[in-house]
Amino acid sequence: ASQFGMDEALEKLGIKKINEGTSTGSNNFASGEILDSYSPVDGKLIASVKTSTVADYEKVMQSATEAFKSFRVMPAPQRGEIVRQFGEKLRQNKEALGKLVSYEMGKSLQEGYGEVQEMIDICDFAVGLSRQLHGLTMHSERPGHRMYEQYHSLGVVGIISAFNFPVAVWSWNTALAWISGDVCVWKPSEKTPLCGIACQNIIAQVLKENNLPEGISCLVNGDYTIGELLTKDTRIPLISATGSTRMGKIVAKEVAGRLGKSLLELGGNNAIIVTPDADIKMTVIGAVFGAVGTAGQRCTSTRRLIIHESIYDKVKEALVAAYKQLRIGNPLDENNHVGPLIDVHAVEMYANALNKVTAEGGTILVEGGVLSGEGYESGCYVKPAIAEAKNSFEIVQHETFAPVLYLIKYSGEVDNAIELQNGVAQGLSSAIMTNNLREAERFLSVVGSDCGIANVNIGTSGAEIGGAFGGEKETGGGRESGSDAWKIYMRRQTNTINYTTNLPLAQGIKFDL
Ligand code: UN1
Repeated sequence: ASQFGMDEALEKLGIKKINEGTSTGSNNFASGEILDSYSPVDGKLIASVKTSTVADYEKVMQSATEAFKSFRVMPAPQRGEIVRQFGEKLRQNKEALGKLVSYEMGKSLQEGYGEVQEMIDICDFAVGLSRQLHGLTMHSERPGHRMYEQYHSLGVVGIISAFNFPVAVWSWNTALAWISGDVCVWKPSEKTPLCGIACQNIIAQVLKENNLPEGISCLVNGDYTIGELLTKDTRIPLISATGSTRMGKIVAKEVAGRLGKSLLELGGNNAIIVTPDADIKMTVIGAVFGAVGTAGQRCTSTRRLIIHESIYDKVKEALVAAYKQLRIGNPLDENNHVGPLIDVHAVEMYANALNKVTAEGGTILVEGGVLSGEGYESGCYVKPAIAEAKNSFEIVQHETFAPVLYLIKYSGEVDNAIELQNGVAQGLSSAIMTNNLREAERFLSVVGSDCGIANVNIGTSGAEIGGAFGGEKETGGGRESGSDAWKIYMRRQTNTINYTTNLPLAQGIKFDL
């Protein structure tokens, strides 16, 4: 990794051998066990972090709740200015942070930079939004009365994020939470704790330069037990959690049990429908990037291709040819398309999926396998695979976080394809490749895709930050990022003001004393 300038990147981001908290030293509540971070790129120890104990967590929560008291009264556009400065710092650190993301998580360097770009984009979005936290004004049914609504800051937002987008998901939440006047406590994935330290270092500098308390942005490292402290904590009105459906069900139950709000971004099982009118070249680019980008570890990764029988063989041949071109190897080397999976456990899940699809009667079209030898010492590099399958296979119904693509044939009308596409428990992203207006509109209509994201002539992954991001069914129903996703980070208050000397009751009720 040193040949790619990783040492300089780590130094720039303030990553030490053992990291306790932030480089500014003002929020070091990490006195627990040491958590080592090994790179899936070369299997080497990058650095270590200290986890937070229950007592540390208590200190974090005290600093967060204290910081909220002052932050909520800062005018929203001024909070936007803090987020603007944060976006500037991210621009300055884009190269270093992108490299760390690539090295600690394993995605290609281009995708590492892309992830940091998403952070910058959401900051820009949030800065503008900080002057647009609008409520409505309504007409009162009573004379001399005014009615309107306003949005107030909510409080401490708990963020639980996954390894696959180790920095961007945090920023989608924090940028909106901060302009809303909320403070954040973040538990990053224990597979990518250094990305957490790096982000915390960047925001800590911004807060320090503005004489603001670091409690506005808190970091707690550790395993699921730290996550449990967050979900059970009645001082946290909103938990935003990204990860597996299994995790989301536990979080949802816990948070609902105390009537807190949760924003869930869980598994996807995303399909591209390829109709007889599809542009094959575009289909192949969209499908291959969707299936092998981030080594198939995006919640938006393309898992299923639902192809019309009339063009099935043509698409199949084009895909098999494209997969032959894929270069698998060190993701820091920009010549490679596909990096490693996150760890050997993920490799096992990948291998299991391939065994299962053949056991259920599927046919392997592009052989998978674990790579070994020079450059593959970490044991995390696998070959992207393609299998012909049925939508009803148990394994196809399941989200495997790996580069395994299932080809499914449909015949007849586009409705048959839509039925297959919707015939899974998850509902995150979906796409149709077609030049047929009727098919495209049908797919986008109420009887079309049941997902939170539905694209035409675009793949399933790589959503822009300007739209609301999230999905239905087992994906959890949450919406983050653009559009009006900010509303969940604030509490809405309806206000009615009487400026007369009478007190007429609503609904015409008479109550004379
Ligand atoms: C995720 O995989 O958790 O749409 C998020 C995309 C990215 C975000 C993915 N913008 O693929």
